[in-house]
Amino acid sequence: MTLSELTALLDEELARAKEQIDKVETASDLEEFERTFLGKRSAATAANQGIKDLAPDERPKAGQAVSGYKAAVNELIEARKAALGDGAGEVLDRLDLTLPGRGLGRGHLHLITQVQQELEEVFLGLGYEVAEGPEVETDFYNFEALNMPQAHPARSMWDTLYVKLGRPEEVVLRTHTSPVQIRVMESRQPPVYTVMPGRCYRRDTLDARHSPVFHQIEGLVVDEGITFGDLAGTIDAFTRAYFGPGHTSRLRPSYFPFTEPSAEFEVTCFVCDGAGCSVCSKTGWLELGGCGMVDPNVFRAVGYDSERYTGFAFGFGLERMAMVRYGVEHIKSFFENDIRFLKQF
Ligand code: FA5
Repeated sequence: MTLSELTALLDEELARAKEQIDKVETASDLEEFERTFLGKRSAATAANQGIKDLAPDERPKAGQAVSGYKAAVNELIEARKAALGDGAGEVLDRLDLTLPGRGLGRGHLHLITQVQQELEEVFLGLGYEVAEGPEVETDFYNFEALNMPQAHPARSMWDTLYVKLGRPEEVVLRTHTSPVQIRVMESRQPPVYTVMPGRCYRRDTLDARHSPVFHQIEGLVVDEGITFGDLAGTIDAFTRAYFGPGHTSRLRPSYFPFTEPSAEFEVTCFVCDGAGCSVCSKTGWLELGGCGMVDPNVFRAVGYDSERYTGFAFGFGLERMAMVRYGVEHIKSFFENDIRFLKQF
């Protein structure tokens, strides 16, 4: 190849490159273009290899021609890259950026947490304080101080889950929030106006109204001259504040070892409106919790003067409250984590 053949070849090739650069649309087109005009089999490589066959005085000119060609082709490549936005052409081919973005959406508190907070607000409005206690409890707080000594038959009212700690059956997962009553009374003298929300555990089989893990809110009032009328009035005020005037509630005689007299607090079934259905076991009423006047033996266990003070206590199930208020037919809906259910509240 003579010097003029070499320069003519490079001129032709550069002209071809200038023609083709406009057809380059994507990053892979660009790679292909670079291979064609600067790669191993390109005119530039052939010209480079031909330089050594030229007369020595022609070689510098041939070298300049090759590097001039390469610089011109590289300039074309850089200009096109800039026009395409640094390889974005490849991405543009695959992504339709005209679609609106998918928002992440904001989460919110779980319904049971909302119910708990709302109930706390209702009771704070009635002048109560809020207290909490441990979920892993000793037999003393869960049973004994609540007027249920070892082997007391009433212990079987709660199917208890035991923790392998200490002496056998000494440590339990609390079966109710009532042990927090004892902890609050141990920590202070009356007057006491306190609610104690929290998680409880029982060896209960899952059905529409029962779950092995559930929540309660406990209430405790201790003062001079507190009567059963105060308890009934408090429950009535609370029912109306929380469920609205459309719900009827009633107290039914019952038994708890730590209260005397004791009662069960029920509201009309939200599913059948009192007619009787499977959710309320055909009674027309749904039990929300237990209550009663604090037994003097409990006051004795915490060192309160039972001649001077009287008091009442109650413990309501939060899931039951949410079921009644929002018409939820199965307790498992609260624990299944089905976002379609949770999003409604
Ligand atoms: C008690 O737990 C007593 N500690 C309540 C009490 C407190 C009485 C203070 C007197 C004075 P009971 O076992 O009935 O009582 O439970 C109270 C409420 O907790 C029930 O009415 C129900 O609403 C809820 N509950 C009980 N077991 C479950 C369960 N497995 N799943 C969901 N909710 C439950």
